[in-house]
Amino acid sequence: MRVFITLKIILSSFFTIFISNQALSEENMGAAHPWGLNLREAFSPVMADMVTFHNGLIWLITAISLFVLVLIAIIVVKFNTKANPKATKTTHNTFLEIAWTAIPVLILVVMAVPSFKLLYKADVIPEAHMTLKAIGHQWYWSYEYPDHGNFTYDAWLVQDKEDIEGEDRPYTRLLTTDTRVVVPVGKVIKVQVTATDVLHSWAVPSLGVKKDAMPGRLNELWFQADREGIFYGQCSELCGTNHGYMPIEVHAVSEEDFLAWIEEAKENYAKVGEDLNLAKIKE
Ligand SMILES: [Cu+2]
Repeated sequence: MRVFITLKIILSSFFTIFISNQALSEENMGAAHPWGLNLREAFSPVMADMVTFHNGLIWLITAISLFVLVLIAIIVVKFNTKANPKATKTTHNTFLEIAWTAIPVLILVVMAVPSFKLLYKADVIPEAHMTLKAIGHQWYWSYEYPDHGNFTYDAWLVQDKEDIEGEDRPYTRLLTTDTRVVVPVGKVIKVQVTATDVLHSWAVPSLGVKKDAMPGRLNELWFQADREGIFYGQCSELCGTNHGYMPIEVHAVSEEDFLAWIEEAKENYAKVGEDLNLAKIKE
Protein backbone atom coordinates (compact mmCIF):
# COMPACT_ATOMS: atom_id res chain seq x y z
CA MET A 1 0.00 0.00 0.00
CA ARG A 2 2.75 2.37 1.04
CA VAL A 3 4.70 1.61 -2.12
CA PHE A 4 1.58 2.28 -4.15
CA ILE A 5 1.07 5.70 -2.52
CA THR A 6 4.72 6.64 -3.03
CA LEU A 7 4.47 5.56 -6.66
CA LYS A 8 1.31 7.63 -7.07
CA ILE A 9 3.05 10.72 -5.67
CA ILE A 10 6.06 10.23 -7.94
CA LEU A 11 3.87 9.67 -10.97
CA SER A 12 1.58 12.62 -10.27
CA SER A 13 4.54 14.94 -9.73
CA PHE A 14 6.07 13.67 -12.94
CA PHE A 15 2.91 14.43 -14.88
CA THR A 16 2.69 17.97 -13.51
CA ILE A 17 5.69 18.70 -15.72
CA PHE A 18 3.44 18.22 -18.71
CA ILE A 19 0.09 19.49 -17.53
CA SER A 20 -1.00 22.67 -15.82
CA ASN A 21 -0.95 22.48 -12.04
CA GLN A 22 -4.08 24.60 -11.70
CA ALA A 23 -6.05 21.88 -9.94
CA LEU A 24 -3.31 21.42 -7.35
CA SER A 25 -3.00 24.98 -6.15
CA GLU A 26 -5.38 26.78 -3.87
CA GLU A 27 -7.76 28.97 -5.80
CA ASN A 28 -6.73 32.60 -6.26
CA MET A 29 -3.43 32.15 -4.50
CA GLY A 30 -0.20 32.88 -6.25
CA ALA A 31 2.05 30.81 -4.02
CA ALA A 32 4.15 27.69 -4.21
CA HIS A 33 2.52 24.49 -2.92
CA PRO A 34 3.78 21.09 -1.76
CA TRP A 35 4.88 18.83 -4.62
CA GLY A 36 4.47 21.64 -7.10
CA LEU A 37 6.91 21.08 -9.96
CA ASN A 38 5.52 23.17 -12.74
CA LEU A 39 5.57 26.94 -13.16
CA ARG A 40 3.39 28.95 -10.82
CA GLU A 41 -0.24 29.25 -11.90
CA ALA A 42 -0.68 32.24 -14.23
CA PHE A 43 -2.64 35.27 -13.04
CA SER A 44 -1.61 37.75 -15.75
CA PRO A 45 -1.67 37.70 -19.58
CA VAL A 46 2.15 37.75 -19.80
CA MET A 47 2.51 34.85 -17.37
CA ALA A 48 -0.21 32.91 -19.23
CA ASP A 49 1.80 33.31 -22.45
CA MET A 50 5.00 32.32 -20.66
CA VAL A 51 3.36 29.11 -19.42
CA THR A 52 2.00 28.30 -22.90
CA PHE A 53 5.41 28.93 -24.47
CA HIS A 54 7.15 26.86 -21.81
CA ASN A 55 4.72 23.96 -22.23
CA GLY A 56 5.16 24.05 -26.02
CA LEU A 57 8.94 23.95 -25.64
CA ILE A 58 8.67 20.95 -23.28
CA TRP A 59 7.09 18.93 -26.10
CA LEU A 60 9.72 20.09 -28.59
CA ILE A 61 12.54 19.26 -26.18
CA THR A 62 10.99 15.85 -25.45
CA ALA A 63 10.73 15.06 -29.18
CA ILE A 64 14.38 16.09 -29.80
CA SER A 65 15.61 14.09 -26.78
CA LEU A 66 13.69 10.98 -27.89
CA PHE A 67 15.06 11.33 -31.44
CA VAL A 68 18.65 11.54 -30.14
CA LEU A 69 17.99 8.60 -27.79
CA VAL A 70 16.71 6.48 -30.71
CA LEU A 71 19.83 7.38 -32.76
CA ILE A 72 22.11 6.38 -29.88
CA ALA A 73 20.18 3.12 -29.40
CA ILE A 74 20.55 2.29 -33.11
CA ILE A 75 24.31 2.95 -32.95
CA VAL A 76 24.73 0.84 -29.81
CA VAL A 77 22.77 -2.10 -31.22
CA LYS A 78 23.74 -2.06 -34.87
CA PHE A 79 27.31 -0.82 -34.83
CA ASN A 80 28.98 -2.48 -31.88
CA THR A 81 32.07 -4.67 -32.56
CA LYS A 82 30.06 -7.86 -32.43
CA ALA A 83 27.25 -6.86 -34.77
CA ASN A 84 29.44 -4.82 -37.09
CA PRO A 85 33.07 -6.11 -36.89
CA LYS A 86 34.23 -4.36 -40.05
CA ALA A 87 33.80 -0.61 -39.64
CA THR A 88 33.10 1.57 -42.66
CA LYS A 89 35.75 4.09 -43.82
CA THR A 90 33.16 6.84 -44.52
CA THR A 91 34.30 10.22 -43.17
CA HIS A 92 32.19 12.79 -45.05
CA ASN A 93 28.60 13.08 -46.16
CA THR A 94 27.82 16.53 -47.53
CA PHE A 95 24.05 16.14 -47.44
CA LEU A 96 24.06 14.90 -43.84
CA GLU A 97 26.42 17.65 -42.69
CA ILE A 98 24.28 20.39 -44.22
CA ALA A 99 21.13 18.79 -42.77
CA TRP A 100 22.40 18.49 -39.20
CA THR A 101 23.50 22.10 -39.27
CA ALA A 102 20.47 23.58 -41.03
CA ILE A 103 17.72 21.70 -39.18
CA PRO A 104 18.81 22.80 -35.67
CA VAL A 105 19.19 26.38 -36.96
CA LEU A 106 15.63 26.21 -38.35
CA ILE A 107 14.33 24.85 -35.05
CA LEU A 108 16.01 27.75 -33.20
CA VAL A 109 14.54 30.28 -35.64
CA VAL A 110 11.07 28.79 -35.19
CA MET A 111 11.52 28.99 -31.41
CA ALA A 112 12.81 32.56 -31.57
CA VAL A 113 9.67 34.00 -33.18
CA PRO A 114 7.23 33.40 -30.26
CA SER A 115 10.09 34.02 -27.82
CA PHE A 116 10.80 37.55 -29.13
CA LYS A 117 7.07 38.26 -29.35
CA LEU A 118 6.69 37.38 -25.68
CA LEU A 119 9.78 39.36 -24.73
CA TYR A 120 8.32 42.41 -26.50
CA LYS A 121 4.93 41.93 -24.83
CA ALA A 122 6.52 41.81 -21.38
CA ASP A 123 8.85 44.73 -22.10
CA VAL A 124 6.58 47.32 -23.73
CA ILE A 125 4.21 48.80 -21.18
CA PRO A 126 0.67 49.35 -22.50
CA GLU A 127 -1.21 52.46 -21.43
CA ALA A 128 -1.17 52.16 -17.65
CA HIS A 129 -4.14 52.65 -15.35
CA MET A 130 -1.89 53.56 -12.45
CA THR A 131 1.71 53.67 -11.31
CA LEU A 132 3.15 51.98 -8.27
CA LYS A 133 6.67 52.50 -7.02
CA ALA A 134 8.54 49.66 -5.32
CA ILE A 135 11.75 50.54 -3.50
CA GLY A 136 14.12 47.87 -2.23
CA HIS A 137 15.92 48.30 1.08
CA GLN A 138 18.08 46.01 3.20
CA TRP A 139 15.80 44.15 4.01
CA TYR A 140 12.28 45.21 3.23
CA TRP A 141 10.31 46.84 0.45
CA SER A 142 8.65 50.20 0.58
CA TYR A 143 5.91 51.37 -1.77
CA GLU A 144 4.61 54.65 -3.11
CA TYR A 145 1.32 55.40 -4.84
CA PRO A 146 2.09 58.57 -6.82
CA ASP A 147 -1.29 58.63 -8.61
CA HIS A 148 -3.35 58.29 -5.46
CA GLY A 149 -2.20 60.92 -3.01
CA ASN A 150 1.50 59.99 -3.12
CA PHE A 151 1.55 58.12 0.18
CA THR A 152 4.29 55.71 1.14
CA TYR A 153 4.69 52.77 3.50
CA ASP A 154 7.06 49.91 4.29
CA ALA A 155 6.34 46.19 3.97
CA TRP A 156 8.17 43.89 6.38
CA LEU A 157 8.09 40.15 6.77
CA VAL A 158 5.53 38.90 9.29
CA GLN A 159 7.37 36.39 11.47
CA ASP A 160 4.46 35.00 13.45
CA LYS A 161 0.94 33.91 12.64
CA GLU A 162 -0.36 35.80 15.67
CA ASP A 163 0.93 39.09 14.27
CA ILE A 164 -1.83 39.24 11.65
CA GLU A 165 -4.52 37.60 13.74
CA GLY A 166 -7.99 38.92 12.95
CA GLU A 167 -6.98 40.16 9.48
CA ASP A 168 -8.89 39.07 6.38
CA ARG A 169 -5.98 37.22 4.80
CA PRO A 170 -4.14 33.95 5.29
CA TYR A 171 -0.74 33.67 6.92
CA THR A 172 1.83 32.21 4.57
CA ARG A 173 5.18 31.51 6.19
CA LEU A 174 8.04 33.71 4.91
CA LEU A 175 5.71 35.33 2.34
CA THR A 176 3.23 37.37 4.36
CA THR A 177 4.12 41.04 4.90
CA ASP A 178 2.77 43.39 7.57
CA THR A 179 1.38 45.80 4.98
CA ARG A 180 0.15 44.75 1.56
CA VAL A 181 0.39 46.00 -1.99
CA VAL A 182 -3.17 46.57 -3.24
CA VAL A 183 -4.01 46.96 -6.93
CA PRO A 184 -7.28 46.98 -8.89
CA VAL A 185 -8.02 43.76 -10.77
CA GLY A 186 -8.01 43.72 -14.59
CA LYS A 187 -6.10 47.01 -14.90
CA VAL A 188 -2.65 47.62 -16.32
CA ILE A 189 -0.35 48.49 -13.43
CA LYS A 190 3.00 50.10 -14.15
CA VAL A 191 5.58 49.41 -11.46
CA GLN A 192 8.67 51.54 -11.12
CA VAL A 193 11.39 49.61 -9.35
CA THR A 194 14.41 51.06 -7.63
CA ALA A 195 16.56 50.57 -4.51
CA THR A 196 18.25 52.71 -1.89
CA ASP A 197 21.24 50.61 -0.88
CA VAL A 198 22.18 47.51 -2.91
CA LEU A 199 20.69 45.54 -5.80
CA HIS A 200 17.33 43.89 -5.08
CA SER A 201 14.80 42.42 -7.46
CA TRP A 202 11.02 42.80 -7.39
CA ALA A 203 9.58 39.49 -8.54
CA VAL A 204 6.07 38.01 -8.44
CA PRO A 205 6.07 34.70 -10.35
CA SER A 206 2.30 34.27 -10.82
CA LEU A 207 2.17 37.72 -12.43
CA GLY A 208 5.17 36.91 -14.62
CA VAL A 209 7.29 39.82 -13.42
CA LYS A 210 10.86 40.15 -12.19
CA LYS A 211 12.93 43.31 -12.43
CA ASP A 212 16.16 44.35 -10.76
CA ALA A 213 15.93 47.19 -8.28
CA MET A 214 19.08 49.33 -8.62
CA PRO A 215 20.13 52.35 -6.62
CA GLY A 216 20.04 55.44 -8.82
CA ARG A 217 18.09 53.81 -11.61
CA LEU A 218 14.37 53.55 -12.29
CA ASN A 219 13.34 50.27 -13.90
CA GLU A 220 9.81 49.67 -15.10
CA LEU A 221 7.59 46.64 -15.46
CA TRP A 222 3.89 46.06 -15.91
CA PHE A 223 1.29 43.48 -15.01
CA GLN A 224 -2.42 43.03 -15.14
CA ALA A 225 -3.99 40.71 -12.58
CA ASP A 226 -6.66 38.63 -14.31
CA ARG A 227 -8.63 37.87 -11.20
CA GLU A 228 -8.88 38.83 -7.58
CA GLY A 229 -6.48 37.09 -5.26
CA ILE A 230 -3.20 37.21 -3.38
CA PHE A 231 0.07 36.80 -5.22
CA TYR A 232 3.30 36.33 -3.36
CA GLY A 233 6.79 37.19 -4.46
CA GLN A 234 10.28 37.48 -3.06
CA CYS A 235 13.36 39.58 -3.55
CA SER A 236 15.21 37.78 -6.32
CA GLU A 237 18.65 39.33 -6.24
CA LEU A 238 21.11 38.30 -3.54
CA CYS A 239 21.16 41.41 -1.39
CA GLY A 240 22.65 40.36 1.92
CA THR A 241 21.91 38.43 5.12
CA ASN A 242 18.15 38.85 5.06
CA HIS A 243 17.69 38.51 1.31
CA GLY A 244 15.27 35.63 1.89
CA TYR A 245 13.17 37.63 4.33
CA MET A 246 11.85 40.53 2.27
CA PRO A 247 8.77 39.05 0.58
CA ILE A 248 6.15 40.73 -1.56
CA GLU A 249 2.41 40.35 -1.03
CA VAL A 250 0.17 41.71 -3.79
CA HIS A 251 -3.60 41.81 -3.43
CA ALA A 252 -5.70 42.26 -6.56
CA VAL A 253 -9.13 43.56 -5.55
CA SER A 254 -12.19 45.12 -7.21
CA GLU A 255 -12.06 48.82 -8.14
CA GLU A 256 -14.39 49.75 -5.24
CA ASP A 257 -12.32 47.85 -2.70
CA PHE A 258 -9.19 49.40 -4.14
CA LEU A 259 -10.55 52.95 -3.79
CA ALA A 260 -11.74 52.18 -0.26
CA TRP A 261 -8.26 50.90 0.60
CA ILE A 262 -6.71 54.05 -0.93
CA GLU A 263 -8.83 56.26 1.35
CA GLU A 264 -7.76 54.22 4.34
CA ALA A 265 -4.11 54.21 3.27
CA LYS A 266 -4.07 57.99 2.81
CA GLU A 267 -5.12 58.30 6.45
CA ASN A 268 -2.72 55.68 7.80
CA TYR A 269 0.44 56.24 5.80
CA ALA A 270 2.82 59.14 5.43
CA LYS A 271 3.03 61.32 2.36
CA VAL A 272 6.18 61.11 0.25
CA GLY A 273 8.58 63.86 1.28
CA GLU A 274 6.37 64.94 4.17
CA ASP A 275 8.10 66.56 7.10
CA LEU A 276 7.45 63.99 9.77
CA ASN A 277 7.50 66.31 12.71
CA LEU A 278 5.74 64.18 15.29
CA ALA A 279 5.20 67.13 17.66
CA LYS A 280 3.43 68.96 14.86
CA ILE A 281 1.27 65.97 13.96
CA LYS A 282 0.20 65.65 17.57
CA GLU A 283 -1.18 69.19 17.65
CU1 LIG B 1 16.68 42.21 -1.62
